[in-house]
Amino acid sequence: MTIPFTPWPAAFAERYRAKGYWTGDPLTDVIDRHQGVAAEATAILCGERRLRYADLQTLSLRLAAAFRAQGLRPGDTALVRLPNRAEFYLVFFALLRCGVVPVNALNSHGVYELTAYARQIEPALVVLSAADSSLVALMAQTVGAERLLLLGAPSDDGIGGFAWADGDALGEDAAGPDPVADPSGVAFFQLSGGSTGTPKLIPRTHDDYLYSVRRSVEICGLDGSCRFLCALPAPHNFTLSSPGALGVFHAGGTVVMAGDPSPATCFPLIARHRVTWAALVPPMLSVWLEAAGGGGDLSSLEVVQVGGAKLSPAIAERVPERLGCRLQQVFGMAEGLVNYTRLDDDPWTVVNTQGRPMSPDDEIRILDAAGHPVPPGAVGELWTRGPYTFRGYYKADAHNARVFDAEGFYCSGDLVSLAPGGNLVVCGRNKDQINRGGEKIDAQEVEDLLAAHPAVSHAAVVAMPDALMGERSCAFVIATPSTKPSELRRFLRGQGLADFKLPDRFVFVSDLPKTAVGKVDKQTLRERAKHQSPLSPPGRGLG
Ligand code: OOB
Repeated sequence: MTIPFTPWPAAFAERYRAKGYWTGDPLTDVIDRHQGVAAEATAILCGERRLRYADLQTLSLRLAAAFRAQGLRPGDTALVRLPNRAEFYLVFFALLRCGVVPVNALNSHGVYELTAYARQIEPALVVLSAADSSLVALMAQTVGAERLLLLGAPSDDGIGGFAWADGDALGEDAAGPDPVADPSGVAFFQLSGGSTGTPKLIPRTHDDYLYSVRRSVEICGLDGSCRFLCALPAPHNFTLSSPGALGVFHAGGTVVMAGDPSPATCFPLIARHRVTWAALVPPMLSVWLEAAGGGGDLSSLEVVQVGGAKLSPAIAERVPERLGCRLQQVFGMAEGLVNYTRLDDDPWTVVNTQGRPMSPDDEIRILDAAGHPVPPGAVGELWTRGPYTFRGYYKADAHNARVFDAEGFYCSGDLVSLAPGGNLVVCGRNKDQINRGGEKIDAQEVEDLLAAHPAVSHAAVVAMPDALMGERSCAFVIATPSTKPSELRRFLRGQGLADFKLPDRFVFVSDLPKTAVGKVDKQTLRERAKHQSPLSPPGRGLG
């Protein structure tokens, strides 16, 4: 069985192969290419544990054998939600070895998101942290304990921390791994930020993803001396592949796992392990810049990458002086296209632009509302296609028809302009989404859940500007008079919605403004939201 997906047309696939982008190698190649002496190098530092490439290979093979012994077969799917620990990669590579296609949910996702993903992929396996007991209990009801693998406390033996939820020990199928059937097929699903009410899944193939990893490594000049701090959620496209942990593995470097991106957690890790690279979202960069004067040896840092949301030039400018390293801006999307400022770009470009596409075969169009190219320098909507940009969301024909044109260009929903040198500047967004410090909130998803509350008749969620986060979320709600924000928050939490999606601010109104065609006028609401003072909830964006 294989996972259905929209393939690239044959002529494109041929071209991408002929140019050497698609090599036909499986994604596990990023670890398996290190053999002999190279396999002795440190791949992961996680707490007090050190995993060499040899360990990563052996342990992921053993876990794959356990999956096969449990009856998992190529074309099955898995739903994984793990914290930033070495085991995240063990599970990922083990599943790839079995041809089992995972959705790697964020650790901040709740039972609502997990159930929505499970509904789409009907997983044969769910992997959770044993510590998340209420989530474990709920998912055991949904998928059955025999399909639930739990990660407990770290163990020296690497996979000893795993156990089946029904109490069975991990078995081992001695047959050895099947070779990956077809590297042009789906390796795993990435997660879309979403703007349609249902979380969408992005099929990524071995060929396309491995190319994006290799090309990122090339652009960033990574080699075996790289020590990368994985502080944002490990499954996110930025941390996984831009160049992220997979890029660092490919280059033979070391990934240092951090439980969260705060200076309190990260600065000691940077000093202890002589970290050279880190990837951050803008709010975290601001917090790092503030904390940098207060002690902690950051002298090993060479590059800090910032992406996921717009970085203001005023903050970008402070990086070299405060952190003593270079800045790289990264404007990417889980759907594919990733833009980088280059390490040898002039300071103006690095501070003021979000970089340019990584592949010579990334095709970019900046179009006005009528679908015509805008004049150079003007703002338009970014459309793209290329060797690592997907051709369709999973099982979403109607939505795909709206966001792809007849030539296979994908509409990112981002408003950009073209700066000198082919660099892009992100100017805004044309999608019903809030970008809360890099964490994407699908407005409709939250609106639908709010509308399910008996006291609520209508809700509209929009972004409101915020000095630290860039944006926070504001819900305009028509509800019965005594309704309280705390009650609505509790209600959303009760549905298992991720915390970062809970509106930062509720505004109760008697009516919502409408456009000429009768839709809620979000532009007017955004203007109104600008004048609301935000509460200050916890959390500082992605992570
Ligand atoms: C990354 O991926 P996603 O899928 O979480 O979000 C993609 C969206 C983009 O369409 C854009 O709206 C926004 O996030 N975005 C940025 C940005 N990077 C992403 N907006 C302004 N400036 C930036 N530098 O966020 C992602 C994936 C790979 C690498 C980096 C980020």
